[in-house]
Amino acid sequence: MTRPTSPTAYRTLDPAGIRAFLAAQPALAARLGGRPDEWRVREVSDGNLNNVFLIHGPAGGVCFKQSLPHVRVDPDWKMPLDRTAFEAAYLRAVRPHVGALTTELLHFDPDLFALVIECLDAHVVLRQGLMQGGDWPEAAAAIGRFVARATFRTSPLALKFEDASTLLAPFARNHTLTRITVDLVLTDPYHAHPRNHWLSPELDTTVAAFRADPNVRRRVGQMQARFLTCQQALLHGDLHTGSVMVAAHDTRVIDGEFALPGPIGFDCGLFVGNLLMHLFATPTPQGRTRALRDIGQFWTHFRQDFTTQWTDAVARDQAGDAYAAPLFRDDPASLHQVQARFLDEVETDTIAFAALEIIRRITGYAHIADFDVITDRAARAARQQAALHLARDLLAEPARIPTIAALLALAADRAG
Ligand code: SR1
Ligand code: MG
Repeated sequence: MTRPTSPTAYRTLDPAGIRAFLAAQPALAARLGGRPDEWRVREVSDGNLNNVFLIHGPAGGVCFKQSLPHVRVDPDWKMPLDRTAFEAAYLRAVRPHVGALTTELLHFDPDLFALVIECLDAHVVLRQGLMQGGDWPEAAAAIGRFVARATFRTSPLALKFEDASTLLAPFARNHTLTRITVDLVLTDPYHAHPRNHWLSPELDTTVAAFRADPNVRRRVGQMQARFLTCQQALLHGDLHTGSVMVAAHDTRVIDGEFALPGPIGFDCGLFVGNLLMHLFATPTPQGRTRALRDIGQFWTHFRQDFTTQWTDAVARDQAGDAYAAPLFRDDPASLHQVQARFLDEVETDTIAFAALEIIRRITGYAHIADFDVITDRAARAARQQAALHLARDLLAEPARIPTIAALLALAADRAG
C-alpha cells in the first residue's frame, strides 16, 4: 500500500499540473468532457493536511486530493505522503458495504499520492451547513448506518479471522496519522504541551482542574489503551462533522485517511462529540433541539443497523468467527443478549471518546469553527467552558452517565 516512491516521482501539482494529470487519464478526461483548456480548476483546500481541488468540464466534475510532504496549515511540520494511499484503501474496503454513503474512488496515483473521487457539487460540508443554521434531518441516521455497516462488515463478527486479519493488517501501519491521533486527541490536552492553546484565560482554571483530576487521568489512560489494543473493526478514524457532506436527501462520509483498526466507539464518539460541541455553540433553541435530535438519531440508527446486520448474518450462516453462527443460530435469546452486551460496550466507549474529542477540539492543537458563530468573546468562552465541564463529567463520572439517553438528558440541561 505504501510502496516507496522514487525521489523524483512526487511533485505537488499546481492547477496546470492537475489539468495535465487528468488529461492523461482517459476515463477521467471523458468524465470531464471537452478539452483540457476548457476545464475549470478551483482550489477548495480547507482541511489541515492536504491540497484539494475541484475540476469541472462541460460533461462533469471530479475532486482531486493530494498529500503534501508537510501539514498543509503548518509547512514546518514535515509528514510522509502515504495518507492518501490509506484513504484510497479505506474507500476500496468500505464502499462495497456502504454504497453511496461515501464517495466513489475514481483513481489513485501511488507516485503522486493523488486521489481522484467523485465531485459532490450539490453538497455542503455538514459542519459549515450547521454553523449557517441549516438542517439535514436525515443526515445523522445515515451516518449511523454508515458506521454500522463499515465497522460490522470489516470485523470478525462478519469475517473469518483470516480475512479480517488480512484486511486490517495494512491499516495497522497507518502510523503517521495514528500518531497524530494518539498525540493530539488522546495525550497532549492532558499535560502542558506547546501545541495546546485555547481561546481565553477564563478556560485556564477549567483546564487545570481536569488535568489535575485523577479520575479524568485514569479514564483517559484507559481510553488510550482501548484505542490501541481493541481492534474490533476498520475505523474511519476522523469522523467529525467536517468529514461529512450533505445534500437534502444524500449524505456522504469523506476523508478516510486516518483509517485504522480500532474500537468501534471511537468513530461513534468523534461524531457524537462534534454534535455535542455544535449543541453548545449554536445560538438558537431550534439549533439545540436539532443537535440533540441528531445525536439520538445517530445512535438509534447505528445500534439498529448493526444489530440487524448481525442477526441477518447469523441467520444466513454468513457470520464470522466471533460469536460464530453455529453457537447462536438456534438460540435467538442468547444472540440478543450478546448483541446487547457488545453494543453496550460500544456505547460506553462512545461517551468517553466523545468527551476526549470535545476536550482536544477546545484545548488542543486543532480547533473547530463551530464556536466562531458566537461573536461575543466572553459568551464564547462560557459556552466552551460548559462543553468542557460536560466532557470532564463524562470522563470522571462514567457511572452517572452510562448511556446516550443519559448523556442527552444531561447535555440538554447544561446547554440550556
Ligand atoms: C495535524 S492534523 C490535525 C487534525 O486534523 C485532522 O482533521 C484530524 O482531526 C487531526 O487530528
Ligand atoms: Mg480530514
